[in-house]
Amino acid sequence: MTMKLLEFPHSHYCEKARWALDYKGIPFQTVAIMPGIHMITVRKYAPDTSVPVLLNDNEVVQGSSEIIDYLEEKYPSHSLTPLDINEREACLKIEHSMDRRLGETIRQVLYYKLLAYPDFIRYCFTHPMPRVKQLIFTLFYPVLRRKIYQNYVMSDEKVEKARRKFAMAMDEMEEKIKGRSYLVGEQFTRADLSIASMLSWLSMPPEHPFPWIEIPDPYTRDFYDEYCDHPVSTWVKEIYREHRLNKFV
Ligand SMILES: N[C@@H](CCC(=O)N[C@@H](CS)C(=O)NCC(=O)O)C(=O)O
Repeated sequence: MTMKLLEFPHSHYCEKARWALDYKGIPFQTVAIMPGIHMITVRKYAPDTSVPVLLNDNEVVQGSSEIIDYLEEKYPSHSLTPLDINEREACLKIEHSMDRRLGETIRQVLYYKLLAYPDFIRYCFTHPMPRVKQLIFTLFYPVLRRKIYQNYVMSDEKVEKARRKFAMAMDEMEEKIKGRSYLVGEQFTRADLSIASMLSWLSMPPEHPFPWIEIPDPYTRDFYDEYCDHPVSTWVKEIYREHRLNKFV
């Protein structure tokens, strides 16, 4: 049976898992699930409520890093993890730390003002779904908006703090990629794949399977302007150009 990936289409953690599957040339089907109700859907399979979740026959893997670990073990060709122990450690350290420092902070900053644009958020979560599900989303959006704000935005002060943490992590990444093509060693690894996925919303590369739409909000556009010429944003675009194409299939 074809593997299934339960996802929110626009989620950068889901992109990370999708990219790993594509990179290895593994056939899979994405299943966009309805936010809110996703708690019931996901809990049927996994202990936590978060996506991505990979379903492979009777095996269930939750979490983007765990999905890569699983794929590396089960489908070792087109490896994403260095063999050298030191490089491997460096790679996992960057991935785990930047999943939080870039991934969580950018989500917080983007949701901050974009939650005020229901059409935009509906598109992000439901664009592959039938019209009726899009209508249901619209109906429940006020409740969902409150929940997303409580869980991911929290307060003006916390968003300011997230922006500063994001800026520091970007500076650190800039140092790491200076004069180099890849973060660890001389080959594309899961560290590059993870960081590029976490920053996909910032660079909006055309190779990303989510069809981008215009950012409707001025505060968020300012955030984009701040980073549009950043060396790390440029590097993300290059990594996507070189490695997001499903070259091996
Ligand atoms: N560490 C997790 C984070 C995944 C995550 O935060 N997923 C969010 C979407 S971006 C989610 O599913 N949120 C809803 C929930 O946790 O119930 C991973 O790498 O997969």
